Amino acid sequence: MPLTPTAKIWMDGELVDWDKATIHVLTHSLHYGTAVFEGIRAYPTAKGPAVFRLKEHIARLFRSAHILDLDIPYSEVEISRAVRDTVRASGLDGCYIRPLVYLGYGEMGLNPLLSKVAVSVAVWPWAAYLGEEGVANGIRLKVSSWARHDSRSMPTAAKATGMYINSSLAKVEAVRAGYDEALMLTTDGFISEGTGENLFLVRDGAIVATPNSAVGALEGITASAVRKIATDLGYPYREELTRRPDLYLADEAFLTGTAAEIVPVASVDDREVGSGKPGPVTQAIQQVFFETVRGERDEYSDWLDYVG
Ligand code: PPE
Repeated sequence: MPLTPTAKIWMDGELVDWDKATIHVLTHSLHYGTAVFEGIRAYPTAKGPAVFRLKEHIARLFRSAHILDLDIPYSEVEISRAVRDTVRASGLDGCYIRPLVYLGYGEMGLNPLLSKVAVSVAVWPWAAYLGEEGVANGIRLKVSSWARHDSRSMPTAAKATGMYINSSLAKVEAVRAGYDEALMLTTDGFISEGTGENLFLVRDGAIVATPNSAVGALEGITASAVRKIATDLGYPYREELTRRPDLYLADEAFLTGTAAEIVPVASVDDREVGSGKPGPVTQAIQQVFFETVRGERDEYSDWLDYVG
């Protein structure tokens, strides 16, 4: 889907026109993948646009930066304000928000400590990542031949740009083979995550979550919301290492992520998961999630930051 330009992009303290938000080709992070980023969504509500779990996303951005030894020259409060300002300037009711912390122009070579840390925040309209059809009816998932990278070689807890080569390789392989999304296993064969989503299984009415940090998966903020919603709905919830056949034998499975939201898995490796249709547990969680982000659930109102 081609990008739809919006009014402004926040770059190091200033809101600049979309077309002017350019950087030099010798920007350090472009060469070495040494940037960290976030993916956040703002949703339309009766009280105007609201950013979902802004504080948690900004906190994760700072954790990612800490792992890469990037010293962000702004506070969490300042970046949160930049997010709200950029959303407001866009005039959009709902959008995707992409804060990026990168090493700018000035030094080359692998030592990142010599480079200046720069920050940008861009927003754009982004429809359902795996399609409206996927959210409603489920997607076709394929276990990837690419293993999720291992925390001994990559800091899997960091949402760093260079880490996404792993996800891109898996995504292209799956899409070329006619599937919607790829699922990566660890090098030991445990289920890790999708290319940009965490995975949940449902078995005998209970939610079985992947222990994300143990399998090199990102600690998803949507996943943590799902955990709260699922337990509040009364579903038993446990974290457990799972393998490929557990997915084939699950009653239901679904993916979670900011861009993807909550997406039922209809099939894995051409085997239907459960009935092959979105199951009742997945649908119950989807319903509460979508009401929550639209500001229709008082019990989760803490998760929304109104742009004003
Ligand atoms: N795992 C990965 C690898 C991942 O990239 C994401 C988010 C998640 C899990 C779910 O995390 P959370 O958004 O906090 O629930 N992926 C982002 C990037 C997608 C993209 O294509 O770009 C996102 O959803 O914003």
